[in-house]
This record gives sequence, structure tokens and C-alpha cells, in this order.
Amino acid sequence: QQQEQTFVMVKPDGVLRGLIGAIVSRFEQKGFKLAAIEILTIDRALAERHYGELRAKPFFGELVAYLTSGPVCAMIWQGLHAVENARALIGKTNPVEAAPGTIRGDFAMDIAGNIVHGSDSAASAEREIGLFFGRTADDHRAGWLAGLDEA
Ligand code: DAT
Ligand code: MG
Repeated sequence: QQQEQTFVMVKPDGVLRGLIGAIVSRFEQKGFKLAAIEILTIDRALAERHYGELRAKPFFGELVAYLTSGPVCAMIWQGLHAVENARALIGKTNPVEAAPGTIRGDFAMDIAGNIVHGSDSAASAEREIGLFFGRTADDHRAGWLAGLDEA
């Protein structure tokens, strides 16, 4: 059986609402293994690259502003069919449609604040893990924590 990794991120509103623990807990209960976890505030360039395929969408500016508005919790979760299992746990993109029992179904109300991200394919997972945990990831920290250094 093929082990797989996927990239999952608690978005800024999930972090602010204190939901990291609840979300981590669901992945652990499902059977995933946590391979990496980090709190960071990302810059605009990384947010734009992460959501690059949505660049032409009318909500792209709002999406990037949201993702850079505060710290996120970036994670790599590992297991069998990790990408598909994570998407199932997270639920549909719009919390209105996400079933109760899923993370978005239980913790979110609106598509613009759907509190968690999960890679949509093995190729996306590899790309996103590279963006957030790869060699150049340190060049893309911004905001809150960086602000402390400047104070
Ligand atoms: P997902 O996060 O389920 O993979 P996606 O990749 O299509 O969904 O979109 C990425 C994020 O963009 C999504 O989590 C929330 C935001 N988004 C998507 N569609 C939107 C819309 N119609 N209005 C506002 N934000 C939207
Ligand atoms: Mg997506």
C-alpha cells in the first residue's frame, strides 16, 4: 500500500478562532500521521503562488488578502490515500454545502472564510509542500511574527 503526503493549512481565521487543536485532532483520529507542522505568516508572493491557478477569479485579491492577514498553521499529513482522505475530512469548498461531520461543515459558515486548505491532487500536494516547507520558504514570511522582530 502506497503512503502519500498531503499539504493542509489552517487559514488565518481558523488560527484566530483557536481551532488548530480541533483540526489536528480530527486528522489524528482519522489515522493520519503528522509529518510537519509550523505556524507562519506568509507574504503576498507566496499566497499568490499557492493559489496561482485562481489568479483570474474575481475573488483572487480578497483571497490573497485573507491568507496574508495573520498566521496560518501549515502541515504535512501522511497516510494511505492522504490527498483524498484529507479532502473528504475537510468537506466541500463552500461551508453551506459541506456536510456536518466535515471540518468545514462543523466549523465554518462562509466560503471566504472556510478555515482550512487541503491539496486537491498528488501533484498539488508536492508543489504546495515545496512552497511551504522547501528551501525558499523562509524568504516568504511576513507580518505578525516578522513584526515582532522589527519592534
Ligand atoms: P478548495 O479550497 O476547496 O480546494 P478552491 O481551490 O476552488 O477550493 O478555492 C480555493 C479557495 O478560494 C477556497 O477555499 C475559498 C476561495 N474561494 C473559492 N471559490 C470562491 C468564491 N466563489 N468566492 C470566494 N472565495 C472563493
Ligand atoms: Mg483548491
